[in-house]
Amino acid sequence: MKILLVEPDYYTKYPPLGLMKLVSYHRSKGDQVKLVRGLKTDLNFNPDKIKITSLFTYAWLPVHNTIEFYHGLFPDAKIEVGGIYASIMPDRIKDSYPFVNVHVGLYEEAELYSPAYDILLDVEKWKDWDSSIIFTSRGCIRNCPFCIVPKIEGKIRSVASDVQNYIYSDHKRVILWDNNFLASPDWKITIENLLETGLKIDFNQGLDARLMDEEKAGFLASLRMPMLRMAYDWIGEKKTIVNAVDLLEEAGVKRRNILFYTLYNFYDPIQSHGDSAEMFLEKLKDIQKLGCVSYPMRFEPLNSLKKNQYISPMWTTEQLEAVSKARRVIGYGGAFPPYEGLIKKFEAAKDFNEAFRLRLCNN
Ligand code: B12
Ligand code: SF4
Repeated sequence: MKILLVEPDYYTKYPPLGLMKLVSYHRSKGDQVKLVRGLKTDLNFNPDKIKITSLFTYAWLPVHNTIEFYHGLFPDAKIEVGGIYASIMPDRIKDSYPFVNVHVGLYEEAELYSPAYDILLDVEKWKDWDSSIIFTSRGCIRNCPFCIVPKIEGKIRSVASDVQNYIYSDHKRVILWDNNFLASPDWKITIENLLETGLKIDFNQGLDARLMDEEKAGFLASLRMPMLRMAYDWIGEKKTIVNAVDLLEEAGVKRRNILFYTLYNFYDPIQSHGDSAEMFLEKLKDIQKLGCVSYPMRFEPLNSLKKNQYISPMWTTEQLEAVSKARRVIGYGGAFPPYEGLIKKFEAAKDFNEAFRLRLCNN
């Protein structure tokens, strides 16, 4: 079989992990494979099957363009689409393209294969990629209303605690995409294995502050981790946040190296509940007081077809714009580090509008 694997040309900083696992799986079956990004005509490859991945729902258009383009180029090849958008909105693809087979969820047969990093050398955008991306666990113990993970991946389970077997020989960094690493039954053995590699570790998806305790903080502090990420979703989580930071500091992690994804613009219509702009400001101030970095995270609905369109009933367009402007103008890399000037500015403001009223250049 000849299998063409395609990553649509949407914006992303990471290579297509799902397809790279599929490459290894197909190679193990003796299939011939080719991986491309975007719409390519000079392929010199006549596929029997075309496998297309997808990412954010709001990045649906490049996926549809990719289906149309390759169906036009190879009308006899079978097309299958998988990944996040395909798993969240399968009918949207099936309805537009009845000839496409849509795969929902993980592809269990390929899950345990090491991603074929070597194939990235053939893809211009990824030829210098130098980090190993690993899910050491899948699923989650929670059911946050703004997250699709429990629906796509189900309950938490460890899938690759032997991390060293998933690290590509020349790579200098390990990126973990576990949804809730500390809830994994194998978190301890995984950290021990990570420690042995001596490599830089990035828990990219954030660690669950509610699960932090002395033992976990100690293990985490032993790793080479330039930034430790957690989330501060609800104002009601204040005590948990303070406790987690204290435990990490006692274990030796610098407060300045702790970043909180700080959710805003979320509203749960079922619970009639969501943090207002004033509550968001309070969360920022809490994080600053702790000496940590906050990274505002604008809520995006799970069925979003266009980014940054949704406005929570607790927020106004102006307030949302003020946050994104402040991140560019007074923030650093989109985040608010605990700079003295910033702390004073937010502390002195009587409310959200004053805190986020920006001084214009010509004032
Ligand atoms: C890593 C990650 C990120 C990374 C970026 C990822 C990237 N590739 O560029 C970062 C940290 C930057 C990020 C940011 C955000 N993220 Co994010 N992220 C993820 C995460 C953990 C993995 C996504 C990924 O790249 N997977 C690669 C895949 C597809 O590989 P895989 O899962 O191993 O693939 C398997 C299957 O999907 C399947 N498969 C895949 N392709 C194919 C193809 C075929 C043919 C077949 C058969 C099978 C198949 O087989 C594979 C093996 O089992 C998911 C959660 C999750 N656990 O999936 C959230 C997730 C995608 N993020 C989400 C969100 C909301 C965001 C943000 C918008 C949050 C915010 N408000 O700021 C931002 C947006 C950033 C931006 N650039 O605009 C949502 C998406 C919801 C949506 N509507 O699309 C998710 C689902 C989490 C959630 N909250 O529910 N994210
Ligand atoms: S803890 Fe994280 S992965 Fe788990 S449901 Fe909540 S947002 Fe999703």
